[in-house]
Amino acid sequence: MAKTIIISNRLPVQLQIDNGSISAIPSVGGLATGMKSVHSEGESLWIGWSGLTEEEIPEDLEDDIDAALAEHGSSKVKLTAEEVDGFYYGFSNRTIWPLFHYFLEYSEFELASWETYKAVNQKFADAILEKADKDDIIWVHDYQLMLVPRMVREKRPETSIGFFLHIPFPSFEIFRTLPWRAEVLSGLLGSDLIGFHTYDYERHFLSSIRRILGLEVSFNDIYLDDRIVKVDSFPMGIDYAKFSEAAKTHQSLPKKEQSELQRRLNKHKESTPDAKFLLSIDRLDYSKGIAKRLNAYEYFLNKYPQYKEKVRLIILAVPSRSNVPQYQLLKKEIDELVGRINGELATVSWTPIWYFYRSMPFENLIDLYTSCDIAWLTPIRDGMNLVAKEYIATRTDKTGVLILSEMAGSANEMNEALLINPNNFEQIADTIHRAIQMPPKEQKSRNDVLQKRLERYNVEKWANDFMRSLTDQRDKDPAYVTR
Ligand code: ADQ
Repeated sequence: MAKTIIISNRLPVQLQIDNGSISAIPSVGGLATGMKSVHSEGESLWIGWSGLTEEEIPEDLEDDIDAALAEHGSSKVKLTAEEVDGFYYGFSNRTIWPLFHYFLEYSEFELASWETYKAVNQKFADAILEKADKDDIIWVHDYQLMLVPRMVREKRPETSIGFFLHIPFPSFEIFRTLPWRAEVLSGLLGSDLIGFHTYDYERHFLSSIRRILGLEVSFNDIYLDDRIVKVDSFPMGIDYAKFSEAAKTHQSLPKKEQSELQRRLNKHKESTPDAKFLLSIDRLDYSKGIAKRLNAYEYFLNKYPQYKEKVRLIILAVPSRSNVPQYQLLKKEIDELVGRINGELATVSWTPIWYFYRSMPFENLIDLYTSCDIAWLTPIRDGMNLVAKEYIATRTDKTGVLILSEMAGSANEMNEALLINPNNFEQIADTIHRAIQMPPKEQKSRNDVLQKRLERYNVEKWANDFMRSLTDQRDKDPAYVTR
């Protein structure tokens, strides 16, 4: 039976070796979270990097590691520490990530890391070629692997290959600054179908295709000599049932089974019943606008001093890419901002910001989503932003207000949220005030529409739509039909 091969930089589990014993921990992050439910159904194999470098894997444990990964339907690509450095921390996260999120000043263009990126993409392509059978469908994910489709196509011209980009595709004026822009586009064109979260990213991509490669584009089809590549937008959904069911179960838990975090949240709610919790959850990344959000929060408290001692901002930041200098600087900046704002504004009974720098178990995420009155997400750029969708899915009584940056891909589908420009502090302060004052009836009517939409267009539907479009494309391809 034909299988789907999913390829991404990281596997759905991360390996840890402790005193010779191997454990597999679920990966955090939008891609891992979203694709997990697709991967657990049907026949599929997930190929990716295990999270451990070759140097960290003792030779005698290799077979056990492969067996542990096989239990999770996964197979690893082996990378040396030097490769991880050049490919992941280098080209992926110091060139492409900042460039595609419009942080041009952070983008580094180094030939050595580009060379490593190419070599590592070839390793991923070779791993696919080794595992893929003739009729298998290949689904490549994200910006770390943009050359893989072409590399696989060269060896297996008839294979059905899809690619999905989880981050924004920038405008031509930004993308053209990349020295290897033509190679990247040509790598992606190895696919039969290229998917983006939004129509805007799709248009930006097609504009670069026309202007950099000079190819003919009609609607969302790109004409190559021997094939047509289709480009389309597929806004990624969440596993809606998982979040809403978890929230229902969570709310029916007897007090003694509640988490420590939940008890602490309850205690504060009981002591100040009219107080409001604002929540923000992100990976610690400059694209998420965390530092700006902290400054905006201070601005809000100064503009509306009546909310001092009445609101608390809970910031949960997941450690991310801490080997990249910009992330280290950002961590320092946030630590200092939280310290300064708390130091200046706190009273004996009130700490304005609760800051957690860690990954949290799923149960604690649910504690936070269900206990906070307002979710406040202010990315400066974000491909989609699944946290916004997860928050809405957990609001079982339909109360709660989502304040969302219009720069997040998810803002396109979440018009009933309060949309803000993350650079406009005046607007943000007024919007928080409006959210605090919003009558429950209005909250419920907004969330009702959002929930219905998120439930309908969930992650399973997203994956099925992508796969259906990919197989349609293959069936139209003359090379495939006459094979
Ligand atoms: P991310 O940048 O990682 O994803 P996001 O879409 O918000 O951003 O997903 C984060 C995921 O991590 C969520 O599912 C959330 O529940 C989980 N998470 C966040 N903080 C956590 C914590 N402290 N502990 C445990 N889990 C935590 C990239 C792109 C996004 C795009 C996704 C999917 O940058 O724009 O939405 O891929 O395509």
